[in-house]
Amino acid sequence: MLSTIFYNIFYSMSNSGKKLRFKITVIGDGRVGKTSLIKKFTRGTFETDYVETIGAQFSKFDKEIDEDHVRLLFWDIAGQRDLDFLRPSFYRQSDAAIIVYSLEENTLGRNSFKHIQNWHEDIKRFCGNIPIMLFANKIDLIDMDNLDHSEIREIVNEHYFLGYYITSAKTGQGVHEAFDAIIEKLYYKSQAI
Ligand SMILES: Nc1nc2c(ncn2[C@@H]2O[C@H](COP(=O)(O)OP(=O)(O)OP(=O)(O)O)[C@@H](O)[C@H]2O)c(=O)[nH]1
Ligand SMILES: [Mg+2]
Repeated sequence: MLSTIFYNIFYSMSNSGKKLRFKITVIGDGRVGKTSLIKKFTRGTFETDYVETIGAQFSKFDKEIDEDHVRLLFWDIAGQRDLDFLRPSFYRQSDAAIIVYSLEENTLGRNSFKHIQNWHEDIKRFCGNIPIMLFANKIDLIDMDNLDHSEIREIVNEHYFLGYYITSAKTGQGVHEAFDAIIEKLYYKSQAI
């Protein structure tokens, strides 16, 4: 009896946290790995086959921070631009955004880097000045020693992004650190209000 009372007191204390919800929109060129990164973070899986995202799809992810329940809604937006007219409705009420580009040394990789500013303009236009993190993905495809951090830092500073993370949806390198950084940023920002 006494133990039940103690359990309930403890349980209600440990569940007294707030419930928070954040929408995080993930954008960037087609094939850079947006869907793969979200899958790796939320489910721990990776698939080599490419399945193009049509329009948008969203994934839920729950996390406890300081006894609060944080629900993340990741909006994974198609990078192919044929459904451009739909994009503004997907962006609506985003609390933060992740811009992904690919480090692979080919046209896809180089274009995805060049297009960071277009994606930024897009999100600014529909969401204003929300926090943005840059993910440089597919590090497993290049030699880490060839990575030019100054070039990435320059773009981060120029656009006032929160920062950047080097990731691989394939090996998992940097994936949890990168997502946790933006989630914690949103969480602590909401606590400061
Ligand atoms: N080697 C390697 N391949 C990756 C990585 N991330 C994604 N891929 C592969 O790249 C391809 C495209 O990945 P997706 O996650 O579908 O790309 P996306 O950005 O969602 O593309 P869209 O839906 O068209 O916008 C797939 O074949 C993935 O397996 C990575 O970090 N390393
Ligand atoms: Mg996709």
